[in-house]
Amino acid sequence: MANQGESKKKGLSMRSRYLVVILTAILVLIVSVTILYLQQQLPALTPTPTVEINMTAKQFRYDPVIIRGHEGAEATSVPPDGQFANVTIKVHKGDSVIIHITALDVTHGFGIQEYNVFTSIPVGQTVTVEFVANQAGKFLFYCTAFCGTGHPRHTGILIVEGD
Ligand SMILES: [Cu+2]
Repeated sequence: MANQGESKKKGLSMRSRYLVVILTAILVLIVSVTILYLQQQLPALTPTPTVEINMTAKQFRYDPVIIRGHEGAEATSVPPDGQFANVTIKVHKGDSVIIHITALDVTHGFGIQEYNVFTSIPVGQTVTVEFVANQAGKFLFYCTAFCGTGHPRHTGILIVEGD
């Protein structure tokens, strides 16, 4: 009788050991499948690179400062020489571009024809424009609100690098 009870106990513990092995195997399988699935989904989960810029607008220039970006994203401005755009913004193709524009002196605007971005910025206010730089090349951006005699040269260049 005692022997039978012992073997029953032994049988049970063997069974539970077997159960643990099976459950562990199932768990490992689930984890592996999940990892494989996530690896496949990874490109979709990777966030789009973002370039975020604070930019002031005043007669007759833009002054951008990159506040979030990556190596290769650049914003440069020089005093306007009366003929050429004073500012260049450089991003990579595919970048998500966010520009917060503040009009300091009078109402200004901001437009990029090829990206269908057009906005006006009332004096003292900040307006945010967002677009995905999905076309490579050099694009003129310009003031869309008549802001004074120098308005025609209130422009800049957006450079989108890539193919
Ligand atoms: Cu302007």
